[in-house]
Amino acid sequence: MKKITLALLTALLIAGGVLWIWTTTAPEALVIDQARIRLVAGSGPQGGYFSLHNRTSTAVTLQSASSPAFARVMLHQTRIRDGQSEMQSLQDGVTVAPGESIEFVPGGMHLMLMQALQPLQVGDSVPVVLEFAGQDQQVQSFTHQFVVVPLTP
Ligand SMILES: [Cu+2]
Repeated sequence: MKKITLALLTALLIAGGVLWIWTTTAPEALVIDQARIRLVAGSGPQGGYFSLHNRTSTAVTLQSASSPAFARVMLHQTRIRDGQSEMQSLQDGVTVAPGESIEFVPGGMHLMLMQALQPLQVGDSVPVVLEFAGQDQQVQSFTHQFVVVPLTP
């Protein structure tokens, strides 16, 4: 019994060690949280929102996004011009300085997810691929799960 317990403990420690190594290598340094899609009824575009924390030592640029669940994903910015709300494409992406965070929020920057390939439901988890370029212009892709939430909480 004691042997089994020790073996289990060792296994847990190793698992913990692996997790620790995993979270201290490259991808960990870009942290995405509160990733969500606010469900809009019908077949129109959906808005995707999240927070992005750049915990690396260099600036990174979010260049583009895609999802296997949508025909197309665009980076957008909502602005008020002449009292009218309008959306602009973020052609150059969004650059985040080291140590800084950005928020994609309703009424601000957002992912515009076009043409869901299957109907979405509240509670669904949707993979979204975010493509980042670092200082060396090398592009890295991260897939993050976005949770489908009601339009009004
Ligand atoms: Cu938009």
